[in-house]
Amino acid sequence: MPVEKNAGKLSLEQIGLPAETLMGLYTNLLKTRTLDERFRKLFRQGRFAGTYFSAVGQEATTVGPTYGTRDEDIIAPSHREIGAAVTKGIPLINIIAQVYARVNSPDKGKTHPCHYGWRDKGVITPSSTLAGQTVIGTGCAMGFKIQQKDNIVLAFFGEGSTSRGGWHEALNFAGIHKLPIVYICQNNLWAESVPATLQAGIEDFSDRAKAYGFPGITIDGNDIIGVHKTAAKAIARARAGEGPTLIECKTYRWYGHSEIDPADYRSQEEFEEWKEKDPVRRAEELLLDLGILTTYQREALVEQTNQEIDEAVAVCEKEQYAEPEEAYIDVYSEQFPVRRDEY
Ligand SMILES: Cc1ncc(C[n+]2csc(CCOP(=O)(O)OP(=O)(O)O)c2C)c(N)n1
Repeated sequence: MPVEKNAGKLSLEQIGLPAETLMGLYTNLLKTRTLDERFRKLFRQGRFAGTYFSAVGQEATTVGPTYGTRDEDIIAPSHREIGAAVTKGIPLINIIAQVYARVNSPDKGKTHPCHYGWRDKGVITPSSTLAGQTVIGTGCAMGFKIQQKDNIVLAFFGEGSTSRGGWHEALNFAGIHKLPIVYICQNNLWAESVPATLQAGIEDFSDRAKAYGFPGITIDGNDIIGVHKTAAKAIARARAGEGPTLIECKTYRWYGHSEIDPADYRSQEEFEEWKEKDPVRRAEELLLDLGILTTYQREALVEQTNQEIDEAVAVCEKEQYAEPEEAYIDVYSEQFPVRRDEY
C-alpha cells in the first residue's frame, strides 16, 4: 500500500488556515531570518557601528501577530522586532539604512541599530527606554477609541520589560478603558544576563493580565501557526471593542543580548535544546510536508532576499550620515496639543 504523503500529520483543514496564509507567514519568517543572519555577519565585518540585537530563534513571535494587520494598525516595537518590521512592510532598504544609521533611515540615523520605524505603515520608531513603546502604544489605542476607529495596536516587549512601572500603568489603563491593543510578551528566558526567574515570582508572565482585568494567554512562541491564530483572535476581540489581551510567547534568542555579548551566562545544553525548536525550520517542514512549499521555492526565496539585501547594502554603504543639526529635527511636535475638534 503506498504511503500517504503527510500521513499522521496535520491537514490544511485541521490547521485551519488557507495555504496562502501559511505561505505568507513562512515567506516573512524566512526573509526575517535571512536578513537577521546577514546583519550579524555585516556587524562582525565592521560594516556598521554600535551593536546589533539579533532576534534569530524568536521570529514567529513577531511575524505571527503582524501578518494580516492593516496599514492603519500600529506596531509599538522594542529592539527585537525585525520580524514585525519585515512583515508590516517597511522596505528592506529602510530597515538596512536604520541599522547603518544613514540619512536614508526613517529616523535619519538618530537611534540605535534595530530601532525600526516607518510612519507610512504605522510602525513607531522605538526609543531605547524599555517598555516606552508599551506606554506610547497604549496611548495610540486610546486615540483609536476616541476616534471610533476599529484599528488596533500591537505592542511588543520582552519579559524583562514587564518589570518596569510604566508597563504596569499602561496595562492598567488599557484594562480600565478596554482599549484595542494586544500586548505581545516575548519571553526568551533572559533579559541581558538576568534570568526570567529573577525577573518575577510567577512562571507565566501572562498571569500579570489578571491584575488588569483582561485575558492573558501563554503559548509556544516557536509555533508560527499557534502564534498567528492566537494573535488573530485577540486582534479580532480588540477590533470588536472587547478590550486588550496579553499573549506571552515562550521562546529563545539564539545569540547574545547583542553581538557584543558572548552569552556565557547560559548553558550550551539550554541553547541546543531551543535550537531544536527552530521556528523557521518547523514551519518549513510543515509546509514541505503539506506540499505547499518545494525546496526549489525555498532556495529561490533565499536567493531573492539575498539579492535584495546585497543591493540595499550597496546603496546604504554609499549614503551619508545626517548633519549634527538633524538631532533636533522631528523630536518635538509643533502641533501639540491636538484639539478634539481637529480629529
Ligand atoms: C529603562 C531601561 N533599562 C535598561 C535598559 C538596558 N536594556 C536594554 S535591553 C535590556 C534587556 C531587556 O530584556 P527584555 O525586556 O526581556 O527583552 P529582550 O532583550 O530579552 O528581548 C536592557 C536591560 C534600557 N534600554 N532601558
